[in-house]
Amino acid sequence: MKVHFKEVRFQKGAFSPEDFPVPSLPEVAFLGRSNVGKSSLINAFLRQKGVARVSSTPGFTKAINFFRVDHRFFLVDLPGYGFAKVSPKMRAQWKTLVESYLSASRPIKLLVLIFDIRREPDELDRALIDYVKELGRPFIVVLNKIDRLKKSSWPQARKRWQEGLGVEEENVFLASCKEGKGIEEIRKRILQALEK
Ligand SMILES: Nc1nc2c(ncn2[C@@H]2O[C@H](COP(=O)(O)OP(=O)(O)OP(=O)(O)O)[C@@H](O)[C@H]2O)c(=O)[nH]1
Ligand SMILES: [Mg+2]
Repeated sequence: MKVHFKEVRFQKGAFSPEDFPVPSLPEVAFLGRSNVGKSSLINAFLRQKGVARVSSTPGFTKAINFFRVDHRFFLVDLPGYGFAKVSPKMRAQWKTLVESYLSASRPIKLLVLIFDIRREPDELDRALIDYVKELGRPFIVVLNKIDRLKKSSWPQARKRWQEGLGVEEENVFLASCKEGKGIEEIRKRILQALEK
């Protein structure tokens, strides 16, 4: 697949399942806690700044944002989960929206699950992995913000996440969206999934 993208178009921000675009092109979706760098990874993947909005305020992306890349595929920026400051009602709305996207009969070729490498995997993270496995959606795990850790502690952190989440080694990627590290490998894997 050609790796240069000509046109990236913001197609839609969906606040409810009725707003989802009619399934057509293959989709790759980015999912993770608020503030882990979902939007940053989308921009890094596209090698374009400011396509997906990056924010330092956790919980910024509230809608499911669909970006159409040429006439090839959609990148889907899912709103972040797990932020403490929202009401139970909002959390329930998030769950309904994201779950209906993931479980709908959409042509999702790959889910990119992003975590902050500095954290410890917890119950919420494991529940997400179990849910995605249950759905049978193909996924990779991206451990982002490696620039915030000493290089010498990367292998240990990687192992901690791999074991904590119960995922295969080959599906775990280390990244720094800030410094552009690890992006190429992730890019390749995403493009590979889109070709299938
Ligand atoms: N140090 C460091 N900061 C990063 C990295 N990736 C993203 N950030 C920063 O983390 C913050 C959140 O990034 P976003 O891309 O907006 O995160 P998000 O997951 O889309 O956040 P929500 O849409 O709120 O869920 C921003 O301040 C980014 O600049 C990284 O690899 N290293
Ligand atoms: Mg975002």
